[in-house]
Amino acid sequence: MTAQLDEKVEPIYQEVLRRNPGETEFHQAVREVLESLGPVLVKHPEFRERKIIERICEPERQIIFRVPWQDDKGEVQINRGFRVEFNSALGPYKGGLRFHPSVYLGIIKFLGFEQIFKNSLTGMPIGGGKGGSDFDPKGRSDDEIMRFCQSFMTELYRHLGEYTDVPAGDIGVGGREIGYLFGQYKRITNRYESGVLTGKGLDYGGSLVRTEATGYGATFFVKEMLRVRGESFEGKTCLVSGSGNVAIYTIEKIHQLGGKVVACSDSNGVIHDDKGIDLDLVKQLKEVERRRIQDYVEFRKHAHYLPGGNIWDIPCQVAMPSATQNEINGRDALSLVKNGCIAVGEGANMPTTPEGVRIFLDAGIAYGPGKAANAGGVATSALEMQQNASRDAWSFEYTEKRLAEIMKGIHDLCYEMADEYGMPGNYVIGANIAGFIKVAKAMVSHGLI
Ligand code: NDP
Ligand code: 2IT
Repeated sequence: MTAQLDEKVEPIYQEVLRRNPGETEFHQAVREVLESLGPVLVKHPEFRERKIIERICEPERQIIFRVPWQDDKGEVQINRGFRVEFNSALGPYKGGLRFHPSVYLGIIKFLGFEQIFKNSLTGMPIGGGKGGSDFDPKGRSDDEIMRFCQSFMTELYRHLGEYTDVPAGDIGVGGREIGYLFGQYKRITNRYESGVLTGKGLDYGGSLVRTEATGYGATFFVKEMLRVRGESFEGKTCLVSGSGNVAIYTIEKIHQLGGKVVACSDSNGVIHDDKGIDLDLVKQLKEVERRRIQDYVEFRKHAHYLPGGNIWDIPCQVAMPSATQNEINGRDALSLVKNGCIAVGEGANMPTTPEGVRIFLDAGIAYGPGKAANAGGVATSALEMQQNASRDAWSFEYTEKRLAEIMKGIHDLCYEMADEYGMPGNYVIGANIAGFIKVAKAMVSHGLI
């Protein structure tokens, strides 16, 4: 079901497969970008001569380390930590940390690879990286989380720095974890280096709007895709998968823009509330009490909990996957299109399989790929770095306005690039080409390094 690779690009992809066996998510992310790049090599032969694509597919540095820690029973636990410093052509490595039992090198590399182009699209001076651990935070006490974060940072700190590598959150890593990581970094280095992590608390150098940024930004991106089609969120029925950081603030912004989100989920099941999701309740359950989403129906009796249910079978006009990779397959994509979905905006990273993407593109619906649509999180991280560097703190209104401008800028850049390359309305081509060209030009300027 995937598109053919250009003959100049196919051998590069084959080499990626050979050098990185078993890393299926990484292969998928690389292939998706490479499918867009054939025509770029025709316009820019220097990229081919300088082997820019080959170099971009090889991380600059990969760090894998042991993370030993003690649980509340005094038992020793061992996890594996990762940081893949993928590309620093545009700035210090920048990208989140994911704590989830499914994490292995192939996941971190797919995320780090996507991050290069996403960060480029933001127009901010940030390179691409990603990290994390196979640590499972579910059911762990606050003290266990703290001890794990301290041990993780005890190894990672030597690789970080505001001009070197600046992590943030991702799945399983939010404000609490960033606080423990920052505390340990400060303790080991004896430096109050605010710009070494983003997503910090507001009382010690964090930025207003960073918590909301990914979800708000993804919603702004969809708003723009709808606008060019003469549509808006007003009155639209929407689905948002997940119920974590990205999902919560996607729901919040959709509601502010007049849409109605009727379902959200976690890895156990789906909540369907056709009166509209009660976001205050979701925040209380997930952000404050750290409970499962199924508890929602204890408080909203008319709503339904579908254990193991498929959110994409619920009819909607706008779908915003905001949980994890490959959560929409070909069957799900067909179901969405058949039920009248006109726009998909990816809050999560690579949530749609290649078959699903093909179905959305063939159906001609507005499809905003993650590396463009969810770039508001990392863009606001870059705004946090700017505030830290100037020892300043901006207002919520000003920061949100900057975020909205950045998202409109990314939308327009992708839209115009797709036009320029003869694929109008194809945001996949637009995002991949626009993201790539900026990094490639910087790499040519820097010489063979
Ligand atoms: P959170 O940990 O806050 O929430 C993750 C949500 O997704 C939870 O509801 C979780 O359910 C669900 N989920 C996670 N893994 C799976 C899985 N394997 N199957 C089904 N559901 C799953 O993470 P975020 O909201 O921060 O991240 C969500 C997505 O957004 C990820 O793809 C992330 O890479 C991406 N993203 C995040 C950014 C950020 O700034 N945080 C920025 C850009 C993208 P459960 O509790 O059951 O695990
Ligand atoms: O996938 C992502 O862009 C993130 N998890 C946010 C990265 C960041 O550095 O803010």
